[in-house]
Amino acid sequence: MERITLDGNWRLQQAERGIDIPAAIPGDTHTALLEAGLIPDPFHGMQEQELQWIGRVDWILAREFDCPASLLESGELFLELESVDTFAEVLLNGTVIGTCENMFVRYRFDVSGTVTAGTNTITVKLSSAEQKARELSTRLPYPVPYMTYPTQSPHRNLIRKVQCHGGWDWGPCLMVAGLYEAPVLLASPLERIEYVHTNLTRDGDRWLLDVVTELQSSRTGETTLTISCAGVRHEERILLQVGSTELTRTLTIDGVEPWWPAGYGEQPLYELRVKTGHDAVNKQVGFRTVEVDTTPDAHGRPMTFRVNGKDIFCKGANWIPADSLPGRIRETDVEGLLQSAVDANMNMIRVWGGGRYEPDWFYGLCDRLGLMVWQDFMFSCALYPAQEYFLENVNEEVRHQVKRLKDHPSIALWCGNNEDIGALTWFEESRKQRDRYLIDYDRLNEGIIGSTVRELDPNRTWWPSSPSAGEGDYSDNWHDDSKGDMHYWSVWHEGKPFEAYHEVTPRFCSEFGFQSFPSLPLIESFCDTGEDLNISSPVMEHHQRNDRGNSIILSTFTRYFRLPASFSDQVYLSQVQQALAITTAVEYWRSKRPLCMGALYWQLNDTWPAASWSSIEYGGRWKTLHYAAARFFAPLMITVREESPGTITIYGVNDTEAPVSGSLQVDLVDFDGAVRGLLEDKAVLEAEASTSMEMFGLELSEAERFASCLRVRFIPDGDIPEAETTLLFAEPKRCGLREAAVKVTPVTGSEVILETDVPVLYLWLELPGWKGRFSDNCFHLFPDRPRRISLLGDIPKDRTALKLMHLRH
Ligand code: BMA
Repeated sequence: MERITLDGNWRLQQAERGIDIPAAIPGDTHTALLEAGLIPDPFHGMQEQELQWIGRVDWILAREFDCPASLLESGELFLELESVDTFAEVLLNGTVIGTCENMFVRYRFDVSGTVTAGTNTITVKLSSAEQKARELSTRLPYPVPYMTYPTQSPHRNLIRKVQCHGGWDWGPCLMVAGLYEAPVLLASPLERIEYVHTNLTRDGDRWLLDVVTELQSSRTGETTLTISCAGVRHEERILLQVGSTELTRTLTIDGVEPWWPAGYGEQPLYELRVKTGHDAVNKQVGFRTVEVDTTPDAHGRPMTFRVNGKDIFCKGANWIPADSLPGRIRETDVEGLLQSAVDANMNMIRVWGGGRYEPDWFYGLCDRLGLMVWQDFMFSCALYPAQEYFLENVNEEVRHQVKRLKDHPSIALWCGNNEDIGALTWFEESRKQRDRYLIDYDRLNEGIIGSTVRELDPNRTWWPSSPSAGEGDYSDNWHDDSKGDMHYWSVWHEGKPFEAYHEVTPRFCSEFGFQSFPSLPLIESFCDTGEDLNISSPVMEHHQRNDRGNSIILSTFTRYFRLPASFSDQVYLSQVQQALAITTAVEYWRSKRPLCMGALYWQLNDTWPAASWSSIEYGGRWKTLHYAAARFFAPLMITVREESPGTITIYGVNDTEAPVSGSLQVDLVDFDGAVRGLLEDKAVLEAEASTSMEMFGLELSEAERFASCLRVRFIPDGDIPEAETTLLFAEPKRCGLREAAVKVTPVTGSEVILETDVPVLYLWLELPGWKGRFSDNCFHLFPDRPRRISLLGDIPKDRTALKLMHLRH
């Protein structure tokens, strides 16, 4: 098949405003306007507010392109459009060739006879999605409510567009429009391949790969179909019907290496090639089984991912779109974020339902990195219509997305939506008329999405919603830790203390989070003057979308810490307490393995610079939480708790396949620097298990509780890195931390040694202006254990500028 990709320079036009500017495609309205200097940066100050008009007017994207006569001679011509945001009328040389109304559907319009040899014009008329949503709302038989946010676009749930474009509790309202994949002109003399997708099953030592090839042709004819993968080849002559021809051929494959999640083995990928006389599709596949065990047990119903027969504790975070402006999303930046997930010992991410189905290359990266993907369908925090036109529209979307994505070995589960069962209880309308809205919910979720997934991808788990107690259970599962996946928000949204994480043992926690501010340099990038550098300045409040967000951050300061005086200390401490919150949860839940088998915190990344629950701020810099994640998600982890006053328990978690022996060392470290050895013992951490290592009594006077901490180390035999954790006997605000003299000694070009005279807690290293990251950060430093820290990434020019912050600096 011949193709012309229509990427590059287009024009963006808006007649009433006299706008006619260059626009890069793939790209969006806002990015083009910004690059043309017509609008200010929407992320700066409160400028987002002045830019709401962009989403309320119609736009035109257009360009000319040359079509060689040879292409016209090669047969039928089609124009393929994918990721069109959202309502568009598409014209070629002034003739309407089709309309788009769902940014998650792929459109292929017949343009034979419309394209001419020489210069052609393609015009995409984009109607305001916000106006369309308003119009649709007037035609509803009854209201369909949605969660509201400080700056938002109404009725976003009525249109098939990225839901968080209309504002979220961490993101701006920027109703972008545009083309996020370049349109492609396709020419074929006879058949074209619509889809290739596979079903994989294991048969003893062999794999059976059912390859489904969907062909389209406007004439009958004959062609040769060739399928090859992992050294196996199938070839046959086939007859083409008018319209669609679907063929399923099974390849029996052996001798391939299995695909494993990160931390469990390699990620070998094999090329699948499907070729016909005039078209070809290549895909990467991986060989593995993945199932989710939900067999009822004594505690309720587990949710255990099993890959190649092995139970995996899923460690990770929730993924939201990489930028509020889609035109700015670059594969290299996304790769950096996903690599950071793996560097923090994650093996799963959840592509959350308020964002987008990511492009193919995103899942390709996950395949290569060994990141399992929990894939939501794009419905979130709202009720949705169940009228025929909407269901048909979603049906097309789901069919397209499942066929597009299902061959990725990384995709571990399909999930219907985010929190839409919960949403049934959020609105007065649905509380009063639950039956009506529940039926609508079910029509869409089970009737369309679930049934399509079961039909097209029977070997993968269909999970109705997140959170959910499982199939056929319509309870919201927010507060039930006995079955399914849980969203545990009692600590953030309900104001419970961090200790409340110990009151639940979710079978799988797919959301829990705590907010922090982004780094000072990032805050300075969106503030104009020093006056703005105050938590309750209008600019800082604008960059906080959760109503009670800043007051929760502040009240948590006073709950655990001494109130920081300066703005930079508040920023630092907000990140420390976020890391402390999530560490408290994950260490406990991992120690409850196999009752709990997954922890995905909310959220990995940000779409703009703001206060949020993310562990990586906008731009890719690691917050304190991300460094903590690398420790609390490490394959070997130890955790210590004071179970009841004076009773200490230590658990060791080993996610690896072999038991690990080593020595356990417990010290009482006084804040004046004295180290008292309490216990030294040989210990074995059982394979793929949590081991109860010690339980002992520790009598301490009240003064001692405020003057010391318990340091626990597990030093494995052999080359395995050691695990360390610390228990404070009181909230940090009560601890008698001393003034410390921390010494930094540069060793090689990219390493420093840190030493201290007294213990320092949450030591944070910062090198202004440097874009790299440290091998570890925000850890406790003890006088008897200097630390060697590497600077990863570009070698900084000046290490003497290294700034240190800790709880008493
Ligand atoms: C969850 C998510 C998001 C939200 C987050 C923080 O419920 O699914 O919708 O941003 O909580 O409130």
